[in-house]
Amino acid sequence: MVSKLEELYQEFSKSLAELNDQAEILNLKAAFLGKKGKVSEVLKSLKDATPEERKEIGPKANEIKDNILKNVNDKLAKIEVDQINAKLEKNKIDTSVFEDDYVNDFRHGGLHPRTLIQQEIEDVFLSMGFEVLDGPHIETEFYNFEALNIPADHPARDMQDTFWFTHPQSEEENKHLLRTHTSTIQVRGMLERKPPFRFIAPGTVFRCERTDASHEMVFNQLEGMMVGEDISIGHLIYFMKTLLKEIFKKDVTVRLRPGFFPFVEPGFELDISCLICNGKGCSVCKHTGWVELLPCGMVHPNVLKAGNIDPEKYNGFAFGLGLDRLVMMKYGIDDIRHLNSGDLRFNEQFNKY
Ligand code: FA5
Repeated sequence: MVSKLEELYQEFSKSLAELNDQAEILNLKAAFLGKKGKVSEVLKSLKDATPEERKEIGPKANEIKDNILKNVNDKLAKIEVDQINAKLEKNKIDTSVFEDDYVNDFRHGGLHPRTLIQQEIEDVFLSMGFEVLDGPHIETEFYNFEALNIPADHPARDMQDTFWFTHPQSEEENKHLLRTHTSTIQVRGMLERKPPFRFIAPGTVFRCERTDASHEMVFNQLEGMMVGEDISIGHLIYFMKTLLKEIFKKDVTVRLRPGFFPFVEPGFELDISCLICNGKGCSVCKHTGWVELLPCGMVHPNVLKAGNIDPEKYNGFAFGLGLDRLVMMKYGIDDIRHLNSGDLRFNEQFNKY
């Protein structure tokens, strides 16, 4: 019986050597060690053996069972390792890619210089009791023009080249457009509150203009409005001065000259002496030495009426700061187009980590 068991073991080893499939190996194991397997069948005749024979056959049978189990498990483990290695070989990870500078670039993101200045201005005005408002980019001509005392055929509509939306009925009364200025938020702000109130409203505006060192088609303004009883030009000048002092943290030369905007009367243009060329003349100031920065004025009575405010009782001031130009003056940026370039070498200069 011992020799029969050894023969079986030889047979098993030969068969196992030929197999490489896990299921087939498990079948082979069952064919030898299963209840009706070959080894079990041989052991059934153990009952006919003498006690001496049993002493010999018992340990031999256990040894062969153990060997079969071990060989099966070893072979299965080897197949698994081979499969993993084959997969790794196929989906090789090229670790040399991590030697690339770009991948090892763990710089932090940072705020855009315009956001930094905008946040500073918001803090200054919040500390003076102003709210910060927002408004939609897509507007109707009511908010962009009509409510601001610019009726349909008013020549002032041509002061700001407008991107209009084509409408199914293009003659429709309230056509849609991309807002050309943040003054739209004056109207929305007035309609939503009762005087006295004061707010600022930063935002992106759109004009169909040729770009140059100080003009973009998509740029940013920051609107301001204060309405109450007995608001004067003195208040307007005080807030303009405070804004410039807080942002520049140094004396800057400004000039105030009359300016025409249908929504203010009187209206002013506040220009800053160009800080790129120190007033000598450059492409930013169009060789005039001055940059138009902060148009402003006393709110026109028609605008107050459009905002449901009684102009007999209340008055106010409004301003429309050119935010990108302020950023240029503050940081000495000689071309507005750098601001929207998305160039990290530019943006990184404004953040300290
Ligand atoms: C206006 O847009 C008025 N809504 C401002 C205003 C508000 C006046 C309230 C009175 C009361 P203006 O078109 O001048 O005005 O634009 C305001 C500022 O935006 C300019 O002084 C300038 O600093 C900036 N600006 C105008 N056009 C551009 C442009 N294409 N690119 C960059 N900045 C511009």
